[in-house]
Amino acid sequence: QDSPRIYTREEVKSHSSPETRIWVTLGSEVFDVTEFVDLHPGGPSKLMLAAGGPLEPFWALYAIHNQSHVREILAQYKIGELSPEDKAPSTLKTSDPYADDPIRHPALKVNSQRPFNAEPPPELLTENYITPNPIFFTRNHLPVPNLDPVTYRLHIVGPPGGQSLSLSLDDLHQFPKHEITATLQCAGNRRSEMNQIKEVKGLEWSTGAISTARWAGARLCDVLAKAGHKLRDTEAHVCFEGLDSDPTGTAYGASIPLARAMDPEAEVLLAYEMNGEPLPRDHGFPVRVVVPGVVGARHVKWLGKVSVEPEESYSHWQRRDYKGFSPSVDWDSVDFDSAPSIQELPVQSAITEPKDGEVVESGEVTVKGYAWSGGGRAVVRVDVSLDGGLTWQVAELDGEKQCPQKAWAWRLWQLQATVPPGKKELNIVCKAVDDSYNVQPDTVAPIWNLRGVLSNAWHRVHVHVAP
Ligand code: HEM
Ligand code: MTE
Ligand code: MO
Repeated sequence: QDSPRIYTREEVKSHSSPETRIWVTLGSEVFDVTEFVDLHPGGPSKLMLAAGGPLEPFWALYAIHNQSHVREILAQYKIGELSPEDKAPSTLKTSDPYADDPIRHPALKVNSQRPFNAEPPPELLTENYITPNPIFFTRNHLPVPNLDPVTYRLHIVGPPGGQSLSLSLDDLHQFPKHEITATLQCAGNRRSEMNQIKEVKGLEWSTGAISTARWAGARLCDVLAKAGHKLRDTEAHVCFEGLDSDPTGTAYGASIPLARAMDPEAEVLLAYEMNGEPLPRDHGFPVRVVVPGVVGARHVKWLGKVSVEPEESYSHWQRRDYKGFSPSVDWDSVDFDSAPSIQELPVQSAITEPKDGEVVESGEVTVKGYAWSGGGRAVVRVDVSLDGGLTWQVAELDGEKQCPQKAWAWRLWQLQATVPPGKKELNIVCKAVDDSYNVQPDTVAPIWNLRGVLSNAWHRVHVHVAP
């Protein structure tokens, strides 16, 4: 028997398109699956996510592949083995402040490697109501701190006459455990659409800077009460500091109004669990703030300190970022003190399937997406158009029904629609309505702002119809 052909990871990586053929690895084996792509029961686009790399991270998400008949199919396409030095992932250099960052899921579309910012591809995002931890979008401003759960302490600054607390992870577990399903969205979600109008400053997020998890932890109001805080001053703010910091020692920080923090119905959490597991490092291990209905920037990760202050946090990210402005304001004229910090987000929706530029079958088309609104406002309807907004159909809402005033999580939606005979292309549009009857603006230009935040215009996808 011939000895197997040996390939490097680099070589495998260069085979990730139909032109170069499509290779994947499983363990130390290399496969050329080009001929199988169109036969894949899970669809060609899913398989292509693994093109040029290992199957394991994807198959960990889709355990359906842990069956012998799946392995038998794959075995038919074996072309060789990985070279011995490539079987283990390469070691990282230590001089790099990001060298200690965790390993990430390869399906994530990386917008910036250092600091790490990445979103799941749209067709994975709406596959599950609860976003699996490995593909939950990640927005870091700094290197990920590596915190020891045993020595970790959370400092709660007490009021005058009250007591400051230094809480271990065990101490935090002594408070009643509270669990909620909440969607987290970055203010910059869909920024790339604003960038197409006129350049904005910021990461090029597509529609994936949003995800949903089941969070568990202590309620912030219980912890603040233990330290002796009361809602004396309704103008006060709760300031959070992260344990991630830049080379000058400046930590990530943000704040929310004390009134929201003290309201048990607002369900603000000091979360230590995400989807039934300890928080992953990228999402704030061991403790992060979760502020349902509020912009992602206030959900401070790797939480180190909580204090009650007469004013908002002095952090750059509270005062000099994450604010909205008129389209007329540019970097020469902007006055950050003139605008309020973003807290509750406006109503949002986007199409995740089909994708822009895709070719769809004639006959029937399935349109899928997500819809969410801030402040606990429930999504009551999603309208979908196939003709650029001339005529509309109402989509079916899936996912957990939400409590009034406490609709913290998104609804997924879908519409099965007839493709009008003879149509060569479709301009698919979606727009959501929340229970205050807030609607999305029809175009991006009037809401353009220099930072590219709050991008929530009707989402549009252009597709071709197969002849
Ligand atoms: C289903 C093979 C890669 C996602 C399946 C099934 C097979 C298969 C045989 C049907 C299993 C059954 O119903 O018993 C393969 C092979 C792959 C591959 C040989 C690599 C060469 C991937 C990747 C993903 C994926 C990378 C995700 C990113 C799925 C999904 C289904 C599926 C979601 C379920 C479809 C459904 O029934 O709803 N795959 N797969 N597959 N696969 Fe894969
Ligand atoms: N907390 C700390 N300590 N450092 C950060 O960089 N980024 C914020 C917020 N909390 C950030 C942080 C921003 S802008 C967002 S959108 C969310 O975390 C993203 O959370 P995720 O990475 O878990 O999706
Ligand atoms: Mo964000």
